[in-house]
Amino acid sequence: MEIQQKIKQLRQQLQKAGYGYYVDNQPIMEDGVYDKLYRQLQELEQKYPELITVDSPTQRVGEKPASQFVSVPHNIPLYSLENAFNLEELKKWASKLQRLLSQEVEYVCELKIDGSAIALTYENGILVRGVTRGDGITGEDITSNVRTIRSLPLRLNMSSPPPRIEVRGEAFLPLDVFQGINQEREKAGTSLFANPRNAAAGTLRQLDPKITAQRHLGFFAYILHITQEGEDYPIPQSQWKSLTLLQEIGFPVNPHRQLCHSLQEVETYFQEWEAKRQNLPYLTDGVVIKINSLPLQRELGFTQKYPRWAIALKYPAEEVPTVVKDILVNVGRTGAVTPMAIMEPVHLAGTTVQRATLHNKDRVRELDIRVGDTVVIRKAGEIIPEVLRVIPSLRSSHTQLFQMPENCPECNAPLIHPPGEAVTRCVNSSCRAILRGSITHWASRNALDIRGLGEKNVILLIQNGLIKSIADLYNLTVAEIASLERMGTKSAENLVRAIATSKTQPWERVLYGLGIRHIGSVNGKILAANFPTVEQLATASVESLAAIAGIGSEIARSVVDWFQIPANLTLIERLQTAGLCFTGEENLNVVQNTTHTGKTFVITGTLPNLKRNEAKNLIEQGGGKVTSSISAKTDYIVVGENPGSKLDKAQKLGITQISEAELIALQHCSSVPAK
Ligand code: 1X8
Repeated sequence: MEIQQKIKQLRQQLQKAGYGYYVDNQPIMEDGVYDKLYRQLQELEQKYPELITVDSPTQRVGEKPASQFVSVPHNIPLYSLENAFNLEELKKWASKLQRLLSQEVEYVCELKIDGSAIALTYENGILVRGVTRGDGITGEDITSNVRTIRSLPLRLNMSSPPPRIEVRGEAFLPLDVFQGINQEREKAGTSLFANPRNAAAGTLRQLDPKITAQRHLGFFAYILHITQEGEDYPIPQSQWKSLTLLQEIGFPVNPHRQLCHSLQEVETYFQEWEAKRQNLPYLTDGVVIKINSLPLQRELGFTQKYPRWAIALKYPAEEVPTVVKDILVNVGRTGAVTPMAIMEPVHLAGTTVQRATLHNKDRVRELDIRVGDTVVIRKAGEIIPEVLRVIPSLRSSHTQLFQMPENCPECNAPLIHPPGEAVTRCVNSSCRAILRGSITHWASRNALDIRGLGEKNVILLIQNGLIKSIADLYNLTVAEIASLERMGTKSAENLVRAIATSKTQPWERVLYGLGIRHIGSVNGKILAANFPTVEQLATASVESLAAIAGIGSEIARSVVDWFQIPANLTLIERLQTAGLCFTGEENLNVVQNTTHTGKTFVITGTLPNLKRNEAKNLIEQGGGKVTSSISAKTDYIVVGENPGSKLDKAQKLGITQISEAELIALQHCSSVPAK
C-alpha cells in the first residue's frame, strides 16, 4: 500500500477508536492494539514529516508552552443566558414568548453543565481555533489546549465539510478527575481548586498544553452555527436537529436531552433531573431550555444581554446534612475569634467539606448548635461553607450548648466583647495567633509578596522561636532556617532571598502589610498617595485623614490609634533599619476620578472570567472599594455564578446588581447603570 494511503487508514482507525473510547464509552479495540497503531503512525510520520497534518491523532499535544494567550474577537458573540430560579420565573418567560410568537412552541431541554464555555471554529472540516468565552465579545485563543481534549474531533466526520462552522459547548472536569487533581495538589502543597468549574477554567488557561492534556477535560457541544448546505446534510432548522448533526459529525453531545411539546413536560424534566443529576459524573447547576425552531429563534432575537429564545433554570444551591464533631474557635490576625464547626466530611457541590464557619457568638446562639448535632450546610459560591440550620429532631438528649470561651484558646488572655459588636476579640498584642496571622498577612500576595512564606512556614518559624515580630524576618539566616525540620538548604536560601527581595516593594504595599484595621490594599494606596512618608502619616490627625476622599472617620481613627501604640512605632523603626520602604512619591492623582471612584462594591459568587483578586484589583484601580459584606452603603453588587446570601440581602436593600461584563464595561465607559 502506498505510504500516504497507509497513513490515512491509520488515522481513520485511530480516530474511530478514540471516538468509541472517549465519546461513546464503548471501546472498539483493546488499549494494546490502539497503542500499536498509534506507534505505527508516529513512526511513519517521523520518516515522512512532510505528510504530517494538523488533524492527525498524533498532533493533539503541541510541543511548546505559550508565553501568553492572545485576545481574539469572537466570530459570533457568546451571550450568557437569562436565569430563572424557580418554575414561576420559567412560566413568566414562557408566557412572554407565547405572547410574542402567538403560537404553540416546542422546547429543547438540556442539562446545564457547570464548566467553562468555549467556541470552536472548523474550517473545511479541520479544527482551527478554540476561544474562551471571555466577555462574550472577545476571548482568549486557547487552540493548543482545546486540541488536547480527547473527545473533541480534530477533523469533522463529513464528506464535504462547509468552509466554516462554529460550535459552542462546555468544557468541564469530570468529578473523579477533579478530585484526583486536588489530591495531587494537596500532596504538592499547592492551593486547591475550589470547585470543578474553576479547575476547568484554570486548566483551559494553562500555558503548557501538556498539563492541559494530563487533566482530561471533557466536553459537550450544544450550539451549532452552520450556514452552508452540504451533500451529506441539510442545514438543520431546529435545535434538536442541530444536536443530532453535531453528534453525527463527531462531537460529544450530552445524551440527557429532551424535546418537549409543552411547558408541563419541561417542568417534569426539570424535576426529574433535580435528583438524577446527583448521580452524574460531572456537575450540573440547572437546565437550559431553548425554543426548538431556529427560524423562531431568529424572530425572537436578543435583548441587550441575552437571547430571548433560551433561559437557564437553576437548581437551588445544594444543601447537605452532616454531623458536627467539634466546635473550635479560630483566632485571626486582628484577634477576631471565629467559631468553626468541624464536621463529618461530606460531598458538597463538587468538593469535600469538613469545616464551616459559624461567624460569631450571636450566630452561634441563633443556631443553638451543639457538638453531635445534625446540621444542614450550604456552599453558595463562597469557598467556606456555612451552617444553615440545626435539625432539632435529630438531637440526642445529652448535648451541651456551645459557649464561646472566655479566654483566648491560643494565649489564654481574657477575650473582649466590644459593646455593640458581634465580634469577640483577643487584644493581647503578643498572642501567637495574632503574630502568626500578622506575619502571614505581611508575606501575602498583595502585601510584601514573599514567596514560600505561607502559613505553614510561618508557624514553623514561630514555634522554633526564630521570629517574634515581622521585623525578625529580616534577620533570619540560611543556617537557621535550614536547621528546621522539612527545610533543606535550597529552600532556606530561596526563602532568605524572597525575604530580601521584599525590601524593594513600594510604600503602599508596606503600609497594607502592617495590617492596620480597615486599611486594605485600596485604602493603603490612597493613604500612601496622600502621605509620602510614614512620619507624615504617623502624625496625621483624625480630621486631616477623614478629609481624604474614600477615608471615613472610622478608618481615620483606626490609623491614629495604631500609631499611638509604642510597639508599633518600634516595629516601624526596626523595619526602616532593615531597609523597607516607608516613603513614596506624593501623587494625589493616583486614584483618578473614574466611574468607580468612591463607590463601594461587594462581589458574590464565582465570576466567569476574573478571579476574586483580579476583580478587586480592577475596581480598586478605578478608585472603587471592595468590601466583604452588604450594607446600605454598598453601591454595587457584582454577581457571579452561585451567588451567596449576600445577593438576597442586596436585593432586599435594592442595591444595583451588575455582572462581570458590566463591571468591565463600567471601567471603559462613563455610563453607570442608574442607581
Ligand atoms: C451555557 C450552557 C449551555 C448548555 C449547557 N451548559 C451550559 N453551561 C446547553 O445549552 N446545553 S448554553 C450556555 C450559554 O449559552 N451561555
